[in-house]
Amino acid sequence: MAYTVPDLSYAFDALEPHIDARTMEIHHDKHHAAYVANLNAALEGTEWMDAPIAEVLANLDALPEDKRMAARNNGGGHVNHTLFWEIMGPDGGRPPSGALSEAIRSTFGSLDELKAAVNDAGVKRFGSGWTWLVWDGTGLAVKSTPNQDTPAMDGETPLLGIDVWEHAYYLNYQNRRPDYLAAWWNVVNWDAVAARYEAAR
Ligand code: MN3
Repeated sequence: MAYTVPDLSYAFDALEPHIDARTMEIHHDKHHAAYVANLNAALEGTEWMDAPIAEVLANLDALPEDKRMAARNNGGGHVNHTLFWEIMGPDGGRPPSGALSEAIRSTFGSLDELKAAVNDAGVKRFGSGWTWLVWDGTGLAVKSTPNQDTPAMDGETPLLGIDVWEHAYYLNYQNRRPDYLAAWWNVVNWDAVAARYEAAR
């Protein structure tokens, strides 16, 4: 079965004023859809076309060489955006609770220090990419990746990721990536992040 773009569980305008409806619509219906279409085209006719996308990304070296870069960029784009939609929501911004909250405090000092580290990694990511909170196998860590690379390529489990490609924020924030990153925390769905943390550790 070909890969498909998952439906959003909220309306395009549900994240306003922090992320505007037009940006969400283009981002989901055009950008994510293009990654999925290109991924399907790249894997068409190979033994990988029905594989879970995580398996494809973990075995890029096993793909035909002429498919590898397309699978990496578009497969990464598919998994990264699927996560991105899930960890945002209209009732976002409430602080995390429970084990994740404690892990954040013990690792980073406070929630504000975690946010500062994620934002800093996102601002410093030159060009297009993502900034992440990951489970690295033993604890929490912050990192960024270029293009559509996913931390899963490094054996890490992404818990929270913010898209810092210009298409994620340009209509509303133009060149002000730091303002977008600061506002993004108003739409984070910590319950979804906590669920990923529980599954990963
Ligand atoms: Mn994007």
